[in-house]
Amino acid sequence: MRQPIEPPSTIAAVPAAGTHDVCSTHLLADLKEPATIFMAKQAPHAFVSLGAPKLRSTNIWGRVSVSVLPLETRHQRRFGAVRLRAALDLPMTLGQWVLQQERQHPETADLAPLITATATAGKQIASLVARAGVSNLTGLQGSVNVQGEEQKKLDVLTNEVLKNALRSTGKLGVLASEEENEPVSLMEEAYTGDFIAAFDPLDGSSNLDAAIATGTIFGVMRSGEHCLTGPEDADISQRQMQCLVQTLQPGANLVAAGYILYSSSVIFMLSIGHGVQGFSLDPAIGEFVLTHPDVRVPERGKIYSFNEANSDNWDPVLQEYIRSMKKKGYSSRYIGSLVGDVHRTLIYGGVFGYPGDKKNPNGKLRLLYECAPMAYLMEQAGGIATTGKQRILDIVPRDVHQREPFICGSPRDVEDLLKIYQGSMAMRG
Ligand code: FBP
Repeated sequence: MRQPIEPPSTIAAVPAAGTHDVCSTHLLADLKEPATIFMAKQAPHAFVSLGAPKLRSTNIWGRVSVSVLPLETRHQRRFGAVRLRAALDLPMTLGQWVLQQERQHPETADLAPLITATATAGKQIASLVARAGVSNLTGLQGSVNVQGEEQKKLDVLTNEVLKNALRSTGKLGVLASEEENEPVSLMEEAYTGDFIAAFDPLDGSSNLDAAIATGTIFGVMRSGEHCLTGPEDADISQRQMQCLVQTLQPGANLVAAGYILYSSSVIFMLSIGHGVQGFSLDPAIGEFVLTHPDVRVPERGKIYSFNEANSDNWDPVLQEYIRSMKKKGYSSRYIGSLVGDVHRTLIYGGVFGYPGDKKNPNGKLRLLYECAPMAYLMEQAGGIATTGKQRILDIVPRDVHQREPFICGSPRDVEDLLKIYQGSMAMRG
């Protein structure tokens, strides 16, 4: 007689057919009737031995889909066994998603190295941020960037981390960063150079020493033929200039953009032109896994997010708009960290803004590596991003560090503001 199959050491029980979010203790509690399941070695299927309701637990976690299989043996039929197949639906990793996108959208295939390089840099930066206090990485570097801002130690370090990760792909002709005075030409080292990247390596770094959310923001554009060097290019300076100028493209030319939020969890929010996906860094496996598929900003929210300390200097339209939101019972939230405030707005809805005012007519946020990438994400998620008078993605930059008023969020909420602006402009005729 055939020896019964010895179940492997780690086994678990699975409840009735259907889809279940499981963890080992939960499984055991649910087992009602005896069942027999055969486990295929290569896949994380679960075992239930015949007639024994209580079984040894195993550290299974995640989503299990269970299907009922026909009984095979007379023995099973006689004992009223149930054959179930349990497949553990592991969440998709970023790497798997990129491969899937290459199949579904072949035109995005050449973006893959840049996305995975950004993710790797994001993991490194997440670890630097998390350990800033214990590794003496808080505080100032003692230098200022071209905008006259005192650089944090981590501003400089994270800039190097991201720069090295992106340039190692060989895909970039030029990169521009909040921490670089001028765009950096990579033409001589690039082997394709088909892209230009603009990024803010650690946005909101002024919040870092207080352990408040910070983030990395990036945008990618195609560079065109100017950034490709050939052996005949004796003097490439002319081409370098043409390539550097390519950095000043409107956000509408972005082919990928996103941010990595360093907060209670590390979340990589990304778009390559087909909607917005969110990946959470799973510290247990060191991988970004898909946790926020096809993000859509709610049509309308219940939160407004502005630094109201500046409200006396705002234009009357914006003052009226915020008053109307207060009347409608909207709540106020403001972290003072762009990535944190935009992430909350994407998930919960409402409006975030850093408008121009009497003191700073162009506001504070930089168009190329703050406003445009965030506007691209917001629009891909069904939201709106505007200066109040112009669509952010239509603005052609004149300067790498140019600032623009920035307001974004739920379409219905932002439209309310645009209507008031249009109304006031019509009145002024
Ligand atoms: P950087 O740290 O990259 O310069 O970012 C600027 C920033 O901190 C944004 O993250 C944030 O939205 C804004 O400034 C907050 O400004 P304020 O303190 O004036 O409200």
